[in-house]
Amino acid sequence: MAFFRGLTAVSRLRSRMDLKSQLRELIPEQQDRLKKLKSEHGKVQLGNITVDMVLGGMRGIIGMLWETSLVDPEEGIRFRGLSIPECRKVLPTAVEGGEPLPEGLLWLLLTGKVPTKDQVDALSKELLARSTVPAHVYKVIDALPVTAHPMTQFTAGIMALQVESEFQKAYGNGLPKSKLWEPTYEDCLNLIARLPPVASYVYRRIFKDGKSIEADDSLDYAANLSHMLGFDDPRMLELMRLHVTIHADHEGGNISSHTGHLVGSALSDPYLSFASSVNGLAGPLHGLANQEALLWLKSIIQETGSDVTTDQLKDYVWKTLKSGKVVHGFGHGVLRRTDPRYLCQREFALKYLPEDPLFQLLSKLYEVVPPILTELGKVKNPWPNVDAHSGLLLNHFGLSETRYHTVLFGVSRSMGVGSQLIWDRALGLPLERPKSVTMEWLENYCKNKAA
Ligand code: HAX
Repeated sequence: MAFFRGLTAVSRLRSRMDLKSQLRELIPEQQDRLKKLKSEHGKVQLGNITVDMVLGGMRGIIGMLWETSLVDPEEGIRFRGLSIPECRKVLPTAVEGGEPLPEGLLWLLLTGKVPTKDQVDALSKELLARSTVPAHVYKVIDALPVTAHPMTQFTAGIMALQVESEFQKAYGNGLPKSKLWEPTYEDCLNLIARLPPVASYVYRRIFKDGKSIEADDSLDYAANLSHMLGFDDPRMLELMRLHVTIHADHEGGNISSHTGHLVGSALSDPYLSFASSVNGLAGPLHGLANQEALLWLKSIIQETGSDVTTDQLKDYVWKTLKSGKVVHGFGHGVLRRTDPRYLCQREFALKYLPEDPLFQLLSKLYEVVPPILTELGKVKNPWPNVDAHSGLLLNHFGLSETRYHTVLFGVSRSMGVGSQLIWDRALGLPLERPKSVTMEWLENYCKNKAA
């Protein structure tokens, strides 16, 4: 007994001395310090920003140039001045009255001009011609366990594509700064072109028979992505065109866009920059929210059946919140109304799958979730975002492997991040290097200011 008591005393002593134990002791007091700083000095001005903004994830600070798109909190995204409904009207389509071709959006993002159908068709062909993926890329993906998350396998593929970077070569050969946009352009178009075969390889490796499907040279970019995944239903091709278009860009401050731009500002090449974007996208508060949102919808049906009542739904939402989770697919860092990317997907669902049980469930949740989030008293935007809707549409046409959905967001985002990277280099934008401060610095600043 005495021996065991001795052992406990030794481990207690060790636990007080080891690094993690030290941290465990320190963290609560530093958390209290941060709370105090926020509550006592949150409104203190530091130039034209406040302590709250420094501590609150830089929310609302204008600090970056992003030419390709702009988000208005009430109205949502505009791509080079065009809203989503306007893009759906003016961008060329594959089907009359159908969804825009993402190549048209890429053209718009890069030039600020709406392309003709001929220009878009030529760009589709150019992307297809650039889409050959070197064999080593697939070997790199194959080196990962098949159980690795699809986003991990996708990023590994992007990193493996990097060995063909034209930018890295040109920089090494001393290309002047004013010309760096040209190899950036080459890399970005090659990267955009090669993502569909890499993404579909990951899908078929994990969820299907592992056999790749060749691109069809009669198809456009998004349709080919769907085809290579193994889905040829014309409605799914239309869905993929819409999906890629609306996920392509969302101004510069969101995590995937910002990381790509930040890493690119060190003159890391577009592959390195975009791999960082994809890693940011893989976070559940950002792109992975589409996976989480669909899993949540499916869990509701599993628990309550599809004839769920409003009261059961309210209980389920409260249960989710009380367990410490967020309601994925709702809320936003900038938007203060329903995301127009949600609304256009809803329109698509009303047209093609109005009876889908998951769609009907989401429509009910549109009534139930916002009042509950508002009741919490801290949520700035209780309305749904893009990620609430995208998964159930893919699921309807057979792409039911929820864990894969963020990869398709990633393919789409290459168009926005790539377009801005080209402009970053064309405009010679500088290294990004905001200033950070410590809690002690802020405390002293606020004390001196008060004095
Ligand atoms: N469910 C529960 N709580 C929520 C919430 C939600 N949907 N949205 C916000 N909140 C909470 C926040 O967690 C925060 O709580 P604490 O103060 O306790 O930390 C509080 O409300 C204030 O947050 P906010 O100012 O309204 O929102 P943020 O700018 O901090 O965060 C998020 C924006 C999108 C991350 C947030 O709304 C959220 O977590 N939503 C669910 C995840 C999601 O759908 N993410 C995808 C967003 C769109 C996107 O990037 N797509 O890729």
